[in-house]
Amino acid sequence: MSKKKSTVDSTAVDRHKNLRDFLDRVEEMGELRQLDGVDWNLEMGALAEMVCHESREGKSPALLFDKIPGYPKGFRVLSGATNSSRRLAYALGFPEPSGPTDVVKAFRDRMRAEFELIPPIEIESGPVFENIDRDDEVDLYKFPIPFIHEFDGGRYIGTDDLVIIRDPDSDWINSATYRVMVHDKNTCGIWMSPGKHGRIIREKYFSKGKSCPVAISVGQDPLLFMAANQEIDYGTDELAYAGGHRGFPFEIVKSELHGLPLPAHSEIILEGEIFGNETRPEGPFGEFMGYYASEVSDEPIIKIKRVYYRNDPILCLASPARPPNNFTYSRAIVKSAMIWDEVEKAGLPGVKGVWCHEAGAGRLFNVIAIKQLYAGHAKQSALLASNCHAGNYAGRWTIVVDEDIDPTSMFDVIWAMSTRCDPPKDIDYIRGAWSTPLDTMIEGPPYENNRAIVDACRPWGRKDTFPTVAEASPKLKEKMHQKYGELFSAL
Ligand SMILES: Cc1cc2nc3c(=O)[nH]c(=O)nc-3n(C[C@H](O)[C@H](O)[C@H](O)COP(=O)(O)O)c2cc1C
Ligand SMILES: [Mn+2]
Repeated sequence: MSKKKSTVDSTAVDRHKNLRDFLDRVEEMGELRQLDGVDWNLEMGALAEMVCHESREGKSPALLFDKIPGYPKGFRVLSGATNSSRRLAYALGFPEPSGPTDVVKAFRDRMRAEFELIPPIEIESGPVFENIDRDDEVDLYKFPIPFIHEFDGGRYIGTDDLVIIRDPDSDWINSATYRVMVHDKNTCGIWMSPGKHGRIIREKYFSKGKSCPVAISVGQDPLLFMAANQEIDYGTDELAYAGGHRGFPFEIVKSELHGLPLPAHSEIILEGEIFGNETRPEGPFGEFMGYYASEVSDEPIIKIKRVYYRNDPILCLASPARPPNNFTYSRAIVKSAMIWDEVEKAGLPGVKGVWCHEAGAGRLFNVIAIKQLYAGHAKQSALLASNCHAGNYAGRWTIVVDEDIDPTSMFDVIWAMSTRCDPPKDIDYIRGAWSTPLDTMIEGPPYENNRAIVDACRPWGRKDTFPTVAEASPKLKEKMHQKYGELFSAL
């Protein structure tokens, strides 16, 4: 990592340079709603959820809350920054999309063709150092931390966040989204699911009787959140991954206590240590499958000793809850593209599309469309899609369909499952797969789940004799469109 005084040359690309830049663009698009006077206590959480439930897929605006009762004007909260095709495409530097599939394809094309990690570069100082609270000055309640769902166990400062820790055995920095609850003015609780990189790393410190140094960014560039909440490969630096997608590096400053890399343009970052031998009750919390899934549990605490924040800081809010919610649309797009890319890198040919449905929280109901090329191709597709790293955690259903089925259309998928699938033969189970205590269908440890793979393709052996689809041919349709266009434009 080179140490530079100047900021990076980002003038060559018309891309956002930080969250505030990004929000200006979202406002220009007409996809930002600013709301004054909304209460941190349940109101922000309810609105974040309800705009997703009460709008069509991917049509919910980003919400920016200001003048939050009890807090100074300018101390803001943001919900759903990239949760639409257009906002996500802009964040990723893709052309204006006509729908989610354009963004999935552009992402997968980038991964296949030109993607490279761009490591962060260190600078001497950055906006995140505009204010620093140290030791006794730390008071997390100075920020309008939301109480998100009615039965949560507390206020969650970390939901759209980056928990930044260093692997003690290497230089690897892992940045990941884990929920962070506030216990008191300088103590938090954190919940990490077994198998997550942060948890694996944290245990290395704990097993040596040490606390785990941590920095937690709770308001930042949406590409950082995108990298932090997706399953990126073990050993990969999410800051470099996000940089690769932005096309120029993220700038970092070193934290005062532990020398951890802090995104220099983050809005608010907490620093401290996680203690393995000191726990407090954490949760419950409304979670991504749509339930208060795990009970209250004793979890390690974090002692916060530094808070770095910009003037008029923006806290970012992601609200897991019954889907759709304020990150599931962007999750669906990115995860679909990552699975597509990973199965191809594992050697799978003929992939025509992937879609991780929002109703499955972008994880639990995934469809892969292929042009069948050989006997066994469909099974290989299902197994890879459900077990590549991007598709593995907490899956439930993987459906394989032929290339004439649009994987984003539940209508098409249900039709394929209804007419090209022989359940006893075409449904297999994978047992003992990677899941989480948040999985509603698991009653206790060891948190492994079972999942189904469904072959809803025309049976290979009968592919060429399978009944012809009864639908007007493309040629006939085109002719009718030309002749009776008015009829269709009115539909
Ligand atoms: C809003 C949101 C909250 C999340 N909270 C948690 C959490 O509390 N614990 C957890 O283990 N994973 C959580 N995740 C999922 C992880 O961020 C995701 O699995 C990520 O890949 C973990 O990073 P890692 O692969 O570096 O461990 C959350 C994801 C989102 C979008
Ligand atoms: Mn990771």
